Amino acid sequence: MHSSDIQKLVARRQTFKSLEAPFYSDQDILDLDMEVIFGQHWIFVGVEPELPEPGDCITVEIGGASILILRGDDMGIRAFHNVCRHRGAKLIDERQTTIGNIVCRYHGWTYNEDGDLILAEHMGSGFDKSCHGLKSVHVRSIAGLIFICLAKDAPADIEEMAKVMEPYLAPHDLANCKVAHVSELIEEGNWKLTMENNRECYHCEGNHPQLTVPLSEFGFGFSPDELDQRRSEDVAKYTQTIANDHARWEACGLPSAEQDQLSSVTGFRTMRLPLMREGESHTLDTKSASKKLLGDFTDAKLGGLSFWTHPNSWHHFMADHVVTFSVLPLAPNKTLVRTTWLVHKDAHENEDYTLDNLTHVWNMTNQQDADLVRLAQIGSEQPAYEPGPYSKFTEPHVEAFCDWYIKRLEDHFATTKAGIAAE
Ligand code: 3BY
Ligand code: FES
Ligand code: FE
Repeated sequence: MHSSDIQKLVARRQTFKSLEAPFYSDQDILDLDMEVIFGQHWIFVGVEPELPEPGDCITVEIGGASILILRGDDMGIRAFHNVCRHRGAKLIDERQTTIGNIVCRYHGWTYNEDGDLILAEHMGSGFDKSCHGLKSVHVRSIAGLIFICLAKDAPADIEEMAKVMEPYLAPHDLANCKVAHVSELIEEGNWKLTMENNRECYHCEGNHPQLTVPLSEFGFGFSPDELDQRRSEDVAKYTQTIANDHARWEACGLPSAEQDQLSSVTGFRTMRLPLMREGESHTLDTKSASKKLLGDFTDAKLGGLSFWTHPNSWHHFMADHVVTFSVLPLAPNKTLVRTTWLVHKDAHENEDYTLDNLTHVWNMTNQQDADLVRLAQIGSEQPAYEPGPYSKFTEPHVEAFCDWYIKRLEDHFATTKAGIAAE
């Protein structure tokens, strides 16, 4: 699809309606998404416990770009394009490994942890190694959640997100967690359908029998008249529970109130919500999955702190474990959802937790969501498809996501037009 046609689609997007079909299927729009959204914004790619020691390294593929993320001797995290500056061989081929220097397997060019080229044989005395260091990538850890940005100038408002989020996340002490399990699910749908699906719980009651055990139905969002029909004392009770829990959690140093900055360039939202029954965790019995609580927690009943970011992540922090989700486009109709479960680093599998109990609710929920995304993708490709209306009550955050996305494309077209005009 030609750029001017994409611009027309962007310009005529109707608020509170799903996007037009090409946004979910067109290769040129995906290429634009990779350039403008994934190439210019802060992308959630992993967690610090994946690289706990100096020399530990992970790689991530964002569209055509392979990035390596490395922990240095000073315990700082660096990120580089995973491409040798000699003839371009990919440097690290594994998702996760431990290295000394970064040594290219092809002809042995060797880089230190700062990406400086320190060894290149047979290049002669006139060869300037200092011009051939690895290309660096912006990286920022927020309380152990690793975000990278491929742009030359990364959006500065990540600092605002860090300032707001660190007090919410820090008590869960992600640095002292270990990865208990990772799942990689390939959804047969466009990445925006994956994100839209995540931004609402309209579909939860009908599709997530496991997730709806710990989640309260009142968190799903009802219209005022529907709320009138529900037992009004139940609604009042839930509102009171949130108020009481927030007061109790805030008093022990756990910020809990909703923060909504979904219209920022580095857009995000957070909130701590009570969970049902035992109120401890995203498990089938709603009790902690791991006996070793995180950080300094002594109380397991801390509900679930959710953190959602544009364009590609969401996270649930509980007293006993953390689940993080990273969404990466693979093709117009294929999306990788990488889910990582973390528990306290001293928790022992089969003594303090079992993987089955820890991962069950979200494994099931992910499968159910993948199936819904598949159906949404198929439907969006049908001749009968036209953008349909979002509910103001249960889908405001789907709208917030689409609105954010469309604004990013608008900004892109405005700056490229200004750029062309100035030439
Ligand atoms: O994980 C989430 O944040 C949302 C809310 C519940 C359903 N959905 C997957
Ligand atoms: Fe890396 Fe030749 S391509 S050393
Ligand atoms: Fe879902």
